[in-house]
This record gives sequence, C-alpha cells and structure tokens, in this order.
Amino acid sequence: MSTTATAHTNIALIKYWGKKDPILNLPTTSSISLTLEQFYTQTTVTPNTHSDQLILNNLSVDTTRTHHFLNILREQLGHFSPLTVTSTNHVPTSAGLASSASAFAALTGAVTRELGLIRSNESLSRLARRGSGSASRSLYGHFAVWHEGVDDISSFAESLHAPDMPIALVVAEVSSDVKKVSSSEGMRRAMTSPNYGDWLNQSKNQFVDMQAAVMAKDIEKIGSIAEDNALSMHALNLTARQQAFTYFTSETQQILNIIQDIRHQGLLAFATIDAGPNVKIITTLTTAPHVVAALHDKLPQLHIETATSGSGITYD
Ligand code: 2P0
Repeated sequence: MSTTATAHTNIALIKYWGKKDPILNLPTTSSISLTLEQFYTQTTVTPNTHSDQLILNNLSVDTTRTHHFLNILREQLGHFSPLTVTSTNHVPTSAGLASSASAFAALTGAVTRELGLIRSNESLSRLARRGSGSASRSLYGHFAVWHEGVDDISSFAESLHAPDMPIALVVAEVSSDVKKVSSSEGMRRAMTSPNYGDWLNQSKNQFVDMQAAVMAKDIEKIGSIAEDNALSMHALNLTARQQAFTYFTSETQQILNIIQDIRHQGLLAFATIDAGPNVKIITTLTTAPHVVAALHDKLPQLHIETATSGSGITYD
C-alpha cells in the first residue's frame, strides 16, 4: 500500500517571524497567507522494512529533518513502520520559493491517510506545524489563518473562507551568492531587535485589518498591509542586537524601487519578501502582465513567474 498527497506552497501576507516555543513551533504572532496554485509538492509514502528514506526529485537525500518529523508523527499518531517518502517539488528552484511549507503539509497528509486515520485539516495543521511552522497554513486553499495559540492544541490553522477575488502574485527571482540565514536562525536573531515588541503590537493590528481587507476583496488594502508588515519584519533583521543581517541584495532593493515607481504611475502593485532576496508582488490578474512588463523593461534578465490563488491538500 502507498498513499499520495499534494499540498501547495503559501506566501504569508501577515508574517510568522519569531517562535515562543521552538520545540512545538509556537509562533509569536498569528499569520495570514495566500496559497499558490502553480507551486506544490506531491508526496508518496510507502512502508518499507529497513529505515525511513527520502527521495526528493528522484535523488536520495539526507533524511535527518524528515526522520525527526516522522518520529513526531509516530509519537502523535501511534507507531508505524519505516517509510519511503518519495517527493516531487513543483516549486521551481529557479523561483527561489521555500518548499518546506508544501513539503511538510503533503507529508503529514500522506502519512495520516496511509495509516487509515481520518483527521480534520485543523488537526493536520497542528501536526504539520511541528515540521515547519508555515506548513500549518498549506493544508488550505486560498486564504488561511494560523492562530498563534498558547499550546499545541490552540496553535492551528484554518481557512479564512474568503470570497473569490482576482488576486495574483508575481514572483521575481533574485540571484544571491550570499549564504542564506535559515528561517529559524533569522527569527532567533530578529527577536533580539529592540523593536521586536513594537512589531508584535503592530502585527496584531495588521492581522485584524488584513482579515477585514480579505473579506472585503480589497486587493489594494491587502497589498498595502502586506508590504508594511513584510518591510517591518526585514527591519527587525537589520536592527537585531545579535548578528544583525539582511536577506536583501541590491537587486531586491532595485525591484522595490521599481514597484514604488509603477505604483506612482497608478498600477496596483505591492511587495512582500520572505527569508531570501526574492520579491513577490501582490497585484491583480489583469495588472500582473503590466507588472511583469515593467520589471522586464528595467531588468531584462530577471526570472519572473506569475502565480494565482491555489487549492488545499488533495489525495490521489
Ligand atoms: C512566513 N516565513 O510566515 C514566514 C515569513 C518566512 C518569512 O515561515 O522554522 O520554514 O520551519 O517553522 O516555516 C519560513 O519559515 O520556519 C516562514 P520553521 P518556516 O511564511
């Protein structure tokens, strides 16, 4: 027997950037995300008689993180035999998007089904969170909210049940030779910023405003709040008291300037940036081609992909 699950990656509009419990992956803030249709991970689990094995994009890879996560699932769901995990990332590495969200969401779903267990997506989101915080949101399509909670039970994600809207995300890939600071390490450093407390307060307000903007299908408001939230997150990295750093490169900054320019020309375009130099531009389906053209005009070599609002976890 084997079971296959597919989960899509998501981009946070209100960011998760700090852990109050690194073992349970309890975040310091609640977050809101948009799931992307074009970027996903498909994972098949098959029992074997030896040891946990991970084959990613047809290559056998180091299983440490996966093995650790499978042991958490064994603790939570009951013991199961070693598994061969075969995963394909349809998250173009060239787009530089993180795939841990879709990967841990798909793996959680596949293992639970393989064991013949029926669990709600809420319950799966608690499990997926243990693999990677952002994975809790990838069980759901479209807009999801991850409640920070105070313990394992109360920290889960759910769908926002948002109305349909013509939102699009233009992903601008920025090359980087700089060694990336992992998300966990970046969060640890950011929490030493003297501005961290202010950020928590600001995030609480933005979380409320973002939910209202999503329910009102106000894409301009969604973009504007998301951009403020993301830039404040990156300001924490720069002002960290321990090992201040930035994910920005000069190209990141250049793209931010282009986005500002085209916004002044009247186009709806707002930027968000995660744990890397790439810029994701929140816009509408009809404006997306204009954003792509404006970026290509100034930066002809830039690799760009456009993504739309995507679906939640599915099983074959
Ligand atoms: C987010 N990011 O909300 C934030 C914004 C990146 C920037 O969640 O340590 O891979 O595995 O829980 O989920 C990326 O961090 O971190 C992330 P861990 P994760 O999407």
